[in-house]
Amino acid sequence: MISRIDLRGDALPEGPALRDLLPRADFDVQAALEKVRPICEDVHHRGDAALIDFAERFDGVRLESVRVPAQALADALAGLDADVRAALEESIRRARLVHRAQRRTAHTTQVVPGGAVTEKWVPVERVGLYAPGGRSVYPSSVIMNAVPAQEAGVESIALASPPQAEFGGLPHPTILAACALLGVDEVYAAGGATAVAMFAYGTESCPPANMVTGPGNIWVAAAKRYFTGRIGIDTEAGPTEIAVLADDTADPAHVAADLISQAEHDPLAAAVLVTDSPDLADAVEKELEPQVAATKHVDDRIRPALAGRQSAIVLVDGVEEGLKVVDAYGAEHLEIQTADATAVADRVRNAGAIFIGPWAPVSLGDYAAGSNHVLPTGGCACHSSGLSVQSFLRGIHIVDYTKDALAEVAHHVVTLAEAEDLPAHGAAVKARFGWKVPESK
Ligand code: HSO
Ligand code: ZN
Repeated sequence: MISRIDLRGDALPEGPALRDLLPRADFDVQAALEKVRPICEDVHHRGDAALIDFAERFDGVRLESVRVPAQALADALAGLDADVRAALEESIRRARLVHRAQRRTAHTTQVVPGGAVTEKWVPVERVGLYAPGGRSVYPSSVIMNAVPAQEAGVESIALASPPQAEFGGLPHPTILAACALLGVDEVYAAGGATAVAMFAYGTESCPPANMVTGPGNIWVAAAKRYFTGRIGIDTEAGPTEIAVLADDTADPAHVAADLISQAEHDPLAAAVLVTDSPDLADAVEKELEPQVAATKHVDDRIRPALAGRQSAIVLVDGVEEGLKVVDAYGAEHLEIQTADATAVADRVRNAGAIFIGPWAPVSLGDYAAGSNHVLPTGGCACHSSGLSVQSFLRGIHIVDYTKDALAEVAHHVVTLAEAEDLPAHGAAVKARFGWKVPESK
């Protein structure tokens, strides 16, 4: 069901050469870009009318309005199962604890007497969150997007999710109920690239947003890429990934369960076990069969995900080599199930989130650890972080110098301006001192 890659024996290659040996799905966002362009431009030109036409074409339902009425949110909350409500509330509570601690305060550096630079943090004004529909109706993702935006102090938060024909063209009721629990009351029935275009350009019913975040399929990723530069985005979410770095102290039943848990998302999801123990590799493989057979989304997602070229068991000579492999891979989620897992985790450089030891499965982080589950995929963990309060803040430098402080450094400014052949830059300083460069002290 899952292939093996044997990297034992020879020394591991470095950097990109090692990455090339590791499994990864093809996720060609660039190719999808050409297809989303006309859709986005139609939303630009025809606004709500285009959104309504696309909903009919893609979601099979004719909408009366794109904006979800307040009553529909209240009804969804009233109809929410009590246990689901309790779980969502606990998830929100824990996420708030973690994200509130990420808030930043202004900091002033006194560079010289009379010369200071303050960095102040200002939230993005208006954010559009996207919550997928169809195969992935994840109220937990509404939490993971809304909580950091709220804790960052974003004033205007709107959410879009695809209209569902079976719910009369409203987004899925658990998505609406999650919005109601979070106090997000501006909600739109719009899906995929059309939702991103709605937020980027604005329509009659939806004012434009400065930033769009949230997971989605390849069309959402392509639309985000199309609008990059015009609006801010979080990272382009690709299919979900789990890597487990394990030695012979790991429990094969747990490892298998965790690999399956993320394979459950998508036939393109990746499940990678990196181990120095051939016995563990065999035991995990043995565990996979009955566990897969006993679960739900077997043939449409889990089997193709585990059998796909993006998943594998990678054999290495030791935990040291395993660390090199997981760093080269840069997993969205990385579990460390080794002896002294804390020390091993400490040495990992590239991962979206790290889960330490036997009691921190990825699904805990998906729902209720307090950590965020919107994380970089496709190896982007080597340059990007998961969603956080910081994602919704802009740091602005405030420069405050007195006349004396400017005079003290003026000759350096003028020198550099001349070195760059930009004499007018230097002149802007000289003009303040009778067109002369002040004497350096
Ligand atoms: N594992 C997914 C998030 C998710 N899991 C939502 C369950 N629901 C990407 O981190
Ligand atoms: Zn998940």
